[in-house]
Amino acid sequence: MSAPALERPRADGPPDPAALQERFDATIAAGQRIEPRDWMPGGYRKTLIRQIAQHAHSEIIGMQPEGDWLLAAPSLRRKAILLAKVQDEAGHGMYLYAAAETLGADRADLTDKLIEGRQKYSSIFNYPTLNYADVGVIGWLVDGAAICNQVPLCRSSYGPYARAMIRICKEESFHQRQGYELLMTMMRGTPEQRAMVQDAVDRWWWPSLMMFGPPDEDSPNSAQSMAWGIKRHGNDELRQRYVDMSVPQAAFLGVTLPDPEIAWDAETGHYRFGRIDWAEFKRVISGDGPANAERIARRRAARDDNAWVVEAATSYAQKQAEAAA
Ligand code: BYC
Repeated sequence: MSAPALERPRADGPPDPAALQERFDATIAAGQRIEPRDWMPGGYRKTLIRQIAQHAHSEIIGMQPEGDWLLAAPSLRRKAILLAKVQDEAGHGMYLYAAAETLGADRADLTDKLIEGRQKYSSIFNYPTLNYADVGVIGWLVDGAAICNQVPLCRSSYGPYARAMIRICKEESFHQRQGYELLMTMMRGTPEQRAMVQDAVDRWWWPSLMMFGPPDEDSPNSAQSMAWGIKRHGNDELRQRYVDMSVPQAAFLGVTLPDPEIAWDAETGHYRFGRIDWAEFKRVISGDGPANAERIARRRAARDDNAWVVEAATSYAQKQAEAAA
């Protein structure tokens, strides 16, 4: 539902800033949506651009680890599935850049900021994919974590972001299932295939827990983002939800999660888990992960090598607009 109509401007001038803030606060308190033309505080706009841009960058950079296996998929069926998935990620990036544009951001500028290291993307995509089981584990764990984090974003207070997330989440569900199905197939295969799956789980489990962001007490943005209804839950709550969901899935698959401290806690009704290496997380998000340099170099090459396409399309659009005028 969109925000209630703004009060008419006073006859003698623009709307009163206090009235605008009051209307914004009332819209958020009523659980209604803020739309692009509604007034919003500068901090709300800035936070949304930061989060949506980081999210869009994650989808685009996230094409690389799996894209690396497109030419080495073990069968035509697996190749068709992987191709569709990687293309979906490109689409997610596009919806999200479009949502950021409704806030006044410029897409080319956001890409420059990503390449120059002035905007982040998800830590998870700075780890390499070493064998085909990694494709399955990305689908199961990475897309699984993404679903836990993103389903609540379908109720985010900013309309274009929330609406983009609905389609994205539907596609992420397919991604998770194809990953789990690939892993089930491998687990029913040879001992070598089972070992590949276990190895991939060992490498991706801890980084997948880091996708949810720092613990709430070290998360500078969470409290304000939750008050604004951009985020609906804290990082720790969503991380716990993900652990609770993944432990039985791992048991059904027949793999061991690489954390001896995982145990059911009947008192809390949740699984306990071990300490996350936050020093590693900080290293990876500050640019020093195993694949950061490679990811950014490839994104930079894609921007530079394809600059002529952007120039041609821009010039064509300009000529069309001139002809229409
Ligand atoms: N990696 O105050 P906090 C996908 C940053 S792609 C890197 O808690 P916030 C897929 C954080 O941005 C899905 N940076 O922040 C694609 C902030 O940065 P600033 C990706 C991280 O925003 C292809 C600082 O640390 N999902 O599914 O309240 C193939 C402090 O953190 C990370 C999204 O983007 C991280 N893991 O909460 C397969 C979801 N965590 O202020 C799959 C949308 C934190 O220094 N985003 N930071 O610029 C969100 O939900 C929130 O932004 C976060 C962080 C929960 C991630």
